[in-house]
Amino acid sequence: MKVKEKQFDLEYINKYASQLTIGNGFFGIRGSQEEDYRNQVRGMFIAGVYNRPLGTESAELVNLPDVVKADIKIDGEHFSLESMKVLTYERALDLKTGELKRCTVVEISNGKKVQVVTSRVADQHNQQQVALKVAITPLFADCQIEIVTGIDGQQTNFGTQQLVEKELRVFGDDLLGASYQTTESNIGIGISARFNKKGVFQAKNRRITAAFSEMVKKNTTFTLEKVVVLSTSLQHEKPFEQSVAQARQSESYTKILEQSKTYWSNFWRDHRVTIESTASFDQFALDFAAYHLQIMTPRNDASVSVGAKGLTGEGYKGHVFWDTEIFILPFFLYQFPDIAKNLLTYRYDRLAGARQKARKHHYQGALFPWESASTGNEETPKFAALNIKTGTRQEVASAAAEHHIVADIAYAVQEYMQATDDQLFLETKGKALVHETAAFWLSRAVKVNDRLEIHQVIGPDEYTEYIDNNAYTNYLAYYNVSLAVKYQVGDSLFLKECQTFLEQLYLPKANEEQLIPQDDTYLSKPIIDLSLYKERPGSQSILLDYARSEVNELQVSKQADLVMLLYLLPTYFSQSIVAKNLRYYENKTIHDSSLSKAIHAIEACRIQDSEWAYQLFQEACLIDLGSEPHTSDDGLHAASLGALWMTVIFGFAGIQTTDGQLTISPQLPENWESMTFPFVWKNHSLFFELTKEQVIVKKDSEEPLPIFYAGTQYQLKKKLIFNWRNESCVS
Ligand code: IFM
Repeated sequence: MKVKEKQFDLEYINKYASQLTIGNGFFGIRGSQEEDYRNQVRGMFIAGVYNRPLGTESAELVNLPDVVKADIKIDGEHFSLESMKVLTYERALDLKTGELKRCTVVEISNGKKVQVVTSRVADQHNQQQVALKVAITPLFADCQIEIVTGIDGQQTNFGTQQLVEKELRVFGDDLLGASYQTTESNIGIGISARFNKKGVFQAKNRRITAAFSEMVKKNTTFTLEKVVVLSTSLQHEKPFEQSVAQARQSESYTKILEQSKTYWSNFWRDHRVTIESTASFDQFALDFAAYHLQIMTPRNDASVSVGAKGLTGEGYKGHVFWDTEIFILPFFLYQFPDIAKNLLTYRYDRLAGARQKARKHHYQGALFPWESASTGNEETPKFAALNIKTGTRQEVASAAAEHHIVADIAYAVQEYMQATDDQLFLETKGKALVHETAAFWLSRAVKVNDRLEIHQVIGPDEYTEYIDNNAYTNYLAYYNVSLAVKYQVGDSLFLKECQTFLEQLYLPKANEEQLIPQDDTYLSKPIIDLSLYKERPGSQSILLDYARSEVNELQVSKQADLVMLLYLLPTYFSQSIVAKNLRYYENKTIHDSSLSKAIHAIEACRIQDSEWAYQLFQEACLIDLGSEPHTSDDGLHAASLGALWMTVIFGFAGIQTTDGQLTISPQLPENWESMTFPFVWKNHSLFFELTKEQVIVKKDSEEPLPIFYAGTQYQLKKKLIFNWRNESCVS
């Protein structure tokens, strides 16, 4: 269970930095090398620490002062994997322990050989702490070792300075600290570092450092340990003082590592999806996804959510999209329902901003921002990258028209309710979310002759802008309003309006070829050969050949759109409609968004094309783990990691939870012998074991729980065994 980097290559330095992130839901620290390299982007992020730099319209997740950097000199020569002769090299993130460790032997210019081992681990017990270690062993001759490390306030978000330095201090001879404040959001940040040795301190140019120097005998090891404590005014009144006080009592590297090992061993024991298969990469990709989902998501804090890159990089400025409710939340809902509740509470607490956005655009109810940060206001940048030839900027239309996020949030509320029956949440937050979102759709629809239509939207497919009656949006809006009726939210007049909306809203139906139009005009647009672009998914290479406005006029989808609808509302469409539309739209979809392939894979399972599903799943695994350089430089694709888990559970295991009924209908890939996974459903912890012959479901209590298999309802007490071949069941 290791994510390994076998050789050092500058081309991959930032991709590995994302992959090798350590963290604990409170903070994330990119897996950057300790020493500096050209173009290396370091990164340390604390969930919820956003700032809106002067002159910009969107808040950014602040890239905090660096604590990882260590300048190492051996006999006066700078340690560098570029300039030194590297004899051995391996860097690995051990998912079993949470430790990132690099082990290398280098030969310096005077011929001496030295082993340099650096490691770091996030504290899983005290989430404010991270432990770092540098251990240097001269192999055949004594060496002079010097290390300079500390807290580096020169760190920026791609050049944008987010922090004012308030205080730099040293305490005794083994502790230093720095205090900062974000320039606009006024969040106080305290960072302290305590060493296991006495250092010589210096503060200069927004850096505070400790220097350590020692003549080290051959075959003995010089070990420097550093424990860093991170504190913010979001949690503590005096973050600097709190970080210093805690650093004074910090534990050793070994203790923090032990705690991390215990945490991860419990996590894997209770939450691992296991696959017995000839393809070990499948298991690895799932472990990778689970590890990252776990460290990017706040464990017990409803004031923050998960950005599109988690805490692994600066991409998308740390903003929260529909990715969270639709792609990330399921992993938690069916394993840690309280975390799913927190993610929904984050939206509930931002209803004011959503209402304000709705009013600004003359709608009722709540129009959630397409991109969200801390305030609940719209954070989507107005413009995308500058076209340096024309000097013009392409406007980002999502904030103005990608309104499906409203229904996506309501959908997630219902997913939560079905899985938990949490009446307290429903009464205190769920109903308000359903009411306000439904009210938005009532005001968003327009009357055309005798029916209601939804115009000028962008569906999930962001290559098709400002279209009318996007099927995904219309159906999800319908579902959203039907929830308002189900839960009887609002007064009788509102409920009457909801009924009328449900009766009159136009829901695009399948045409004579069984195709549901993605929107009013999609199917009448020209079709082009996409094979070249489909070979490089995620690269948006079509935009090198066509202007965006031209792509808009073609049957080209960036990502799952109509297929996304089939996935979210499975009972609305027959198997033959799913089959027909999946094949049609897959052919028109480039998968230029990472949110796409896995959804197609799930739908391929539903039409029992497990070979195709498996191929799509494997391709989805490569989104962050493929061999192309630079694809994840600015962070991992959080939604795609969530979607890998979803593919295995909702696709291959065939779990469905629609209408509050738990159904299983597995579809294991040819080369998977078996799989097991935990699943929390209606406050019961279930455990599934799937083989080619049977499905075994276990639970702890005797209390009967309905579960559907092959169209029949069974009562699960402690154990049920379904036999695939003859569709029989034994309990
Ligand atoms: O939310 C997605 C969107 O669907 C496609 N572009 C990237 C966003 C963030 O992942």
